[in-house]
Amino acid sequence: MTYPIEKIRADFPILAQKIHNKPLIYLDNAASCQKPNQVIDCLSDFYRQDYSNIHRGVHTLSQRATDKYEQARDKVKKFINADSEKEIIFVRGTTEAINLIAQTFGRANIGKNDEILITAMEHHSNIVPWQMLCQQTGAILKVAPINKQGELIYDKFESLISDKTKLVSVVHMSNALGTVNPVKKIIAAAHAKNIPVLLDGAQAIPHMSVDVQDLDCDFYVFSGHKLYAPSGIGVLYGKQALLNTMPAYQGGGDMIRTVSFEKSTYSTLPYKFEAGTPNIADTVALGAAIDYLNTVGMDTIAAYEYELLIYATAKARQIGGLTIVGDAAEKGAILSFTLDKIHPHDIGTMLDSVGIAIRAGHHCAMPVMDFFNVPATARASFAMYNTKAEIDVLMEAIQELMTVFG
Ligand code: C6P
Repeated sequence: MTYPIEKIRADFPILAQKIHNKPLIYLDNAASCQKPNQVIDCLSDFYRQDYSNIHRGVHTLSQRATDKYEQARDKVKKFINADSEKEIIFVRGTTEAINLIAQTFGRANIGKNDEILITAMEHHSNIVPWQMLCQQTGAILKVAPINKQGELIYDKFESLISDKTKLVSVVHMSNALGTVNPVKKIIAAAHAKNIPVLLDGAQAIPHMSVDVQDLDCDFYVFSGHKLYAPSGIGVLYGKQALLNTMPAYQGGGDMIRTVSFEKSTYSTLPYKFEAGTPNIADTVALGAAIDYLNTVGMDTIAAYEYELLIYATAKARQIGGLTIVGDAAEKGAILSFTLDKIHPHDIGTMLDSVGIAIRAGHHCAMPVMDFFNVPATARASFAMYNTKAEIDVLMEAIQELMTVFG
């Protein structure tokens, strides 16, 4: 079957515009991707017809809104093949999910001189919450190194797993390099020593099918806005047995069973971790984004985006003075690069002037920039709606930059 690219592009109204009189080429999808009509319409229909607070009212709208919110949970559960909807906690995004785990699982299970093992390619969201926990508890953050291709040095990683390791927390796919980590191997090695594993799935989830039971990860976290859904909604998956042992995170409405001034008791999963009125409409729209992705199929999307990556990489290699940052054998649809004599921010500004949106900066992964000894990179990141023709325009624009300024 041919990939329905025309139909897909028509579903994303924002793509049809011009920027500086040139057709928009949106290649900043790793930062946040665009939304299809199906998600936009779901959001506006929900506010027009069904909106109310949830889990509280007996009136029709409240029941309708509650049903749609819980249906979204069921869609997420099926999308990542969780065992139960109790394992799906709605949060603001990846960042909040990791902070939640650090402050609940971490505070309860990780003490002085215990170790948390991460990798050198983590996003700040999978570094700073652990540093905060270490400051609070006296635990130690261990960092497994990467090589010049941007791959985890697996043997070094394994040798850092010790009797003191209480959690392994690694990125599934790096936002700065595109590297896809050997997560099954990592999980098996950690589980052999009874250590739970958290996967930061922020970048992986829009690019591949994720099956948390097959992976056997203990936690999997991601953000809706990188999955064609609105910002402000994300998911924390955790194995039920583990979530049950964890203390509550925030206290407030909806997470309690009983409250008196002497003592409060807490609700069961997943509500124990969802204090206060949640982001109702965006959760429902996350469900619509998942429906949309399912109509195309994650495996189909993965194969298409891989073709884009291979195509872009081959073209980039032909440009003199362009260095690809992150050349792992296992990679997702991200191309980070530098150009001789042109600062990445200037690349970003100059590409914008011809309608091309990329990200330039440290990508919230400063240690990765330090490792490669660059202040920043330019990053083109591809989504299900990008085309080879767009990559041609990008590469021609980069070649032009090199001719004029390089
Ligand atoms: N990376 C990027 O341009 P939030 O902001 O909570 O939705 O996601 C944080 C996050 C965590 N882990 C990884 C691997 C990520 O890529 C991100 C977000 C964006 O690369 C914004 S910095």
